[in-house]
Amino acid sequence: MQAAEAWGNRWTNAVLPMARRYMEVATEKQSLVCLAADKNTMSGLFQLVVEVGPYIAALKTHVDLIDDWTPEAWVEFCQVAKQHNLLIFEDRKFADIGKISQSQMGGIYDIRSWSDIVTAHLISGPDIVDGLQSAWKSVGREGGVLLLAQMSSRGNLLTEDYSQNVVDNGIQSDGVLGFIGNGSRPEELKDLRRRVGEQKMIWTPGVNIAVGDGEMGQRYGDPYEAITAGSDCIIVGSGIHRADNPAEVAEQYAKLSWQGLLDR
Ligand code: 5BU
Repeated sequence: MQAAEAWGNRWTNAVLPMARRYMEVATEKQSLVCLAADKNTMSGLFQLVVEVGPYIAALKTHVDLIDDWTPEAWVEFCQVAKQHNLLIFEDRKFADIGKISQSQMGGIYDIRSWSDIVTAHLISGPDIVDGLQSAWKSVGREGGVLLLAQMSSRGNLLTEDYSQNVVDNGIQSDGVLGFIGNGSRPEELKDLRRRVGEQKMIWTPGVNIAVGDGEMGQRYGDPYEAITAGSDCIIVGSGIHRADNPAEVAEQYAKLSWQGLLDR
């Protein structure tokens, strides 16, 4: 199946090259799964990506939680991810003013030189998107920003009004790949999809086959339901990396997500 056929409106309406790249990879792998690779060691990360790489479309990182991080090991890790045809998504949740966010794409981690996607809050205003985009441009690369329109954690302060402002602003911005939605609540997600329309992506953390409450306020919803409610990518962490057999479980998430897309 071709990406255009599988994705319909989302494909036709896509503006950002990164959106189509994701849809192509997801179609090729028949997986709308982004693995949240929350491992604290480089060896743990390498092992995980090699095991699970064939069943996922994107790899979400938190580059600042790794105990033995080195630039050399990271370059190698990104190469392994690329060999598995994975988009690399640094969940940095940038929030500062435009020019500082731009600089924070550099620094010791140099996120601009290896990330395809990053997350940002819109709390400081719309210039953050320009700051992040100009950082990618400064190293001759392209990327996409996911704005936090919702969060999966209980008691978060992203009110409906705030969320609506993020959506109104983000849908008009070319540098925005889409939005983070709350994968744990299909009803909220349907509402978000209605407000976002058919062009931009919605990616959703807070997804696990075992639905319900997680650790420290995390909440989980069903992977298939998240996709049919309007999510374009389920972000799954512990559901996969804490499983006894991560590869087997990742394949299961991939199948559910792909079926969700076809049914939708
Ligand atoms: P989990 O193990 O599936 O709960 O991991 C979820 C991941 O998604 C983790 O890396 C979080 O940083 C990330 N996340 C989230 O859980 N909820 C949110 O609203 C956002 C990100 Br934004």
